[in-house]
Amino acid sequence: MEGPVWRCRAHELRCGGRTLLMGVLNVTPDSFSDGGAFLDPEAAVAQGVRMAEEGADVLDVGGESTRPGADEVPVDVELDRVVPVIERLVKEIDRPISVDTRRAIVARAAIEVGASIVNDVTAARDPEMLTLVRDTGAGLVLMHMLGEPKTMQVDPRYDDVVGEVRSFLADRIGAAVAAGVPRSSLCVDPGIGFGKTLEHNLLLLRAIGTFRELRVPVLVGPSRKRFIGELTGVENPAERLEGTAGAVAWCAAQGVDVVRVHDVGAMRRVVDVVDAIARKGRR
Ligand code: HH2
Repeated sequence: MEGPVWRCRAHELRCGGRTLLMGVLNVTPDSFSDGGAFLDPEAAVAQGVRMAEEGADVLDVGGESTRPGADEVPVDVELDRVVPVIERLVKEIDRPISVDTRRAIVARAAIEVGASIVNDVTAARDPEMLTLVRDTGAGLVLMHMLGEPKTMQVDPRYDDVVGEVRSFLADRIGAAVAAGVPRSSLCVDPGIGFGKTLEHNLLLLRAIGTFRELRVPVLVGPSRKRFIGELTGVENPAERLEGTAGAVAWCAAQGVDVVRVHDVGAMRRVVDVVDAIARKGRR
């Protein structure tokens, strides 16, 4: 199955042949499922290397939690967390590194030390973000979020969640292309859990195959999230492995190009099986 090629500076990610995995590396004290585990740069780099060995196609390094209710982190703190880790990982592994940030200033510093992708949960609200991506050739993930992390889970409402999220992403693709960003640098994400109830998340996942009509790679981040806890009764996010596997298998079978996961080794085994069944012409 041929899919789009996602161009991210020196890297070309071929989609379609198999489901790509983006490994989550949170250099934070307070992320919802692994807060504090990788705040130490040595531990973060070791985890990044481990995830690459386990089959991550991209590593996503973040220095600010965007869990529901989270406060903003000062910019210098975010920079201090992510830049040294990205700088070391770029030297140690040959996979593209993405920076999970909504600030162009952080994205710029990350790209300067070798990051190839900006994963922006605000779909480039920072006015500098699109020109930065255009000028550097970085890849860009445009994700849908309703409002801000602080308040997004306070009674989120939509008339038609799938239609509204899809047309938001189409508009952001349009804005990026109008700013001079090549379409081949873009990837879209419906933002599971970002201003969505359980029902909203299920509707989006059920319809995820239709997001491929946007003609850019589709990324989904279901890993360990609250909706999985709600469906399975598992309170501790770090213990939501099987529920995550269910969501990841569904995404792979629906043709999602990239899944963002914490448990790379386990999810590699899940998508290897689903891809063999669902996708022809595996690479
Ligand atoms: N989810 C989280 C963070 N970044 N980026 C994209 N593109 N899609 C997602 O679904 C997504 C994301 C939240 O997960 P995590 O990084 O584990 O938690 P926290 O925000 O608490 O650090």
